[in-house]
Amino acid sequence: MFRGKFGDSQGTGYGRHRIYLRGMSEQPKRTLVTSALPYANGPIHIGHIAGAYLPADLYVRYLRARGRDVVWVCGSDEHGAAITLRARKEGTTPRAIVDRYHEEMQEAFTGLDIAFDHYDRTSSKEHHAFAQQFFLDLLEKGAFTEETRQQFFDPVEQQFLADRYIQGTCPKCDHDKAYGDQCEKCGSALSPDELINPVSTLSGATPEMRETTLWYLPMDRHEDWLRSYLEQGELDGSAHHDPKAWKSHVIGQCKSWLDGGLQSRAMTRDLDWGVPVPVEGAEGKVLYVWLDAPLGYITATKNWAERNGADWEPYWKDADTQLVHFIGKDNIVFHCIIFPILLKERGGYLLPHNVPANEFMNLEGDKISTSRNWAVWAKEYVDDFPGRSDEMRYVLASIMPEQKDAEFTWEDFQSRVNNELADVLGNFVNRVVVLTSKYFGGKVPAASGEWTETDVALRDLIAATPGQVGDAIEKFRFRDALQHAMGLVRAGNKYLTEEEPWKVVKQDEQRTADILNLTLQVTANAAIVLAPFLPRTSARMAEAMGTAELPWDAAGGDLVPAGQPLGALPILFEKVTDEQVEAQRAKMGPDAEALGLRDVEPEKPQTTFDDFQAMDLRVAEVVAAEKVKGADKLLQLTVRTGYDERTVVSGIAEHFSPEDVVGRKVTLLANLAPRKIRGVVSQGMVLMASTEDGGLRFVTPEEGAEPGDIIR
Ligand code: B3M
Ligand code: ZN
Repeated sequence: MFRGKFGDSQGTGYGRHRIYLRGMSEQPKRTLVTSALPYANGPIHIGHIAGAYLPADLYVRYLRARGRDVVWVCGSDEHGAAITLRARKEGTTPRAIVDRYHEEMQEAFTGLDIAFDHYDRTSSKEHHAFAQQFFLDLLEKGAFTEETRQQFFDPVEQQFLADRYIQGTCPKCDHDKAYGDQCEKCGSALSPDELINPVSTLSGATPEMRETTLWYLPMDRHEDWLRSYLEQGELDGSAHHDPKAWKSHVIGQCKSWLDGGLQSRAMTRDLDWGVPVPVEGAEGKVLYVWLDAPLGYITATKNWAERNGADWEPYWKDADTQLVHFIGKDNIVFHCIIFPILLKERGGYLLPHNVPANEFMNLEGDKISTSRNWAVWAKEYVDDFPGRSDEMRYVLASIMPEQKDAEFTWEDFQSRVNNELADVLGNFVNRVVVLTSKYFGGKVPAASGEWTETDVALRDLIAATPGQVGDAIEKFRFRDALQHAMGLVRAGNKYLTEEEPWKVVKQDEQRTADILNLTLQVTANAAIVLAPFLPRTSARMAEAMGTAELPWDAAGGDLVPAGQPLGALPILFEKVTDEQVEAQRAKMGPDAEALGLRDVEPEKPQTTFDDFQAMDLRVAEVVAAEKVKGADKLLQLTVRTGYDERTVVSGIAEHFSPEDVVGRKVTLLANLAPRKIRGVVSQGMVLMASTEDGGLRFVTPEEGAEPGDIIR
């Protein structure tokens, strides 16, 4: 028989470990969480969400439920070539681009209940001022070297070309569209001068080399302390964090950067969009976007503090704060090497306590690609599945690419929602509530206190689950955490099915009360541990239990007292239909209609310029036409080429009568070998366009072209 209070522990996982923060007790006094500032150059997709936003949201919701002091900041990254390139492509200004996407991204986040404490933007005046001052401080401390080097310059656009403005062939894999900083095919980091046949993406011109003066960050100076910080978790000779708590792929990437030797990297760019370099004579230069963007975390914290009557400085400066950066794996070097160098050089700022970067999310067998529209756009999901953010959060948390790349498919989405959320969680809660109203008038029945072995096992699981979920979340193992939380629901569901209270009720009312009391406790506990993942569902579950408040620290034991009236229970989850899955799949890939694309014969194999040159195409004029006797399809045309007059037989009689064509200017393939057709020698061919509906149209030169003009 089970006696007394539930279980014993909600192990936080701290006690057993070495304490890594000087002078601190078990927990950090406060935590500052950041999520990568998304570029305001396009919409957010589920790969972004699963990478840097949902995990941070889960982490922060959990810490907050534990009553911890935590602030979570983010904002739009509104500088850099990604923005200016997009603006050029759309024929608009960078300002218009960032304004549009700053709004749109916020709607997407809100729709998925990604609830930052503060969402800022880097194009604000405050941020410019802060970043400029930070740059000046670094300059004064001697963090940079000023160097005049050769840089690519576009002779047509008359401007220097930042990395992303140069494309060429990758020296490593031959991919012909590698960028000046990276080959997206093989993933190699490149510098622009390594590209074979570089071209400017602005004008298509071959760039020239010109001298310019830039400020560089000599990163090699920092290799030694970075190594002990990253590999031993030590800073300035003392323990800073537990390096084993970092993900191995994150440490691995850092190590390989360090092993390859750090090079100096330009911290300014010759561009007109960004934070201007605040130095006299530096007109036309801005801060490198990867210098300014991470400082956006600080600006955002300051703005948060100002709006909330708080002090920002402890969050960035006090040793009892833990700084945690949530990012995708392509941002590791910037957060683990470059930003720490900048912070340390500036002095007085904390370095990250952990950088739990995620790997990539693939989609239906392929990489997510914005340009190919191979993506599930967060905002479209929110529009297509209104009020169903929990479903997407659940699926993304279940498959989160924590240790390796993962894959989202709509079929998997459907099966997780239908089989796990609807059939297990939804069905369990529904049965518990329905049976309680049926047998006990909708009030929590009192338990006898006499527990069977099966009951005790379930009560033990109730006691253990909050600790297991919390422990996994604190270790950034969100998939495990969700499995522990759902494990409680599954166990409750199985228990209910096996205990069959609908049969027991006929003989033993007290036993029925015990079973339902226990499953009600499971439901209330599940509402707590699922809350970070499924905030909406959790709130509905709490309401159904007749309690508005279910604090985390009460979890692990009895939460709903006997006699408490239950509240209303809406249907928690609707099933995802095959039609919905089909409709979502059909949206992916190039949007043929929107692009005005048509379904046509595939292109012929490549030809050469020489082959093209061999053809003599001329403007000609039809001066006479008649039907070819005995042939329905053929017209015999007399055409003037300017240098002769000749006969051409053309298969257009079903579309044009002789009167339609006389006087027309046409395109003539003049040097086609003569051919006898129905007894008439045809000297050349009149070019026609065949239309989608099976019709024919003349290829007519523009007004002013005269017979004999060469077409080339
Ligand atoms: N905007 C890159 C990205 O979205 C960049 C992150 C900045 S975090 C300071 O992948
Ligand atoms: Zn490559």
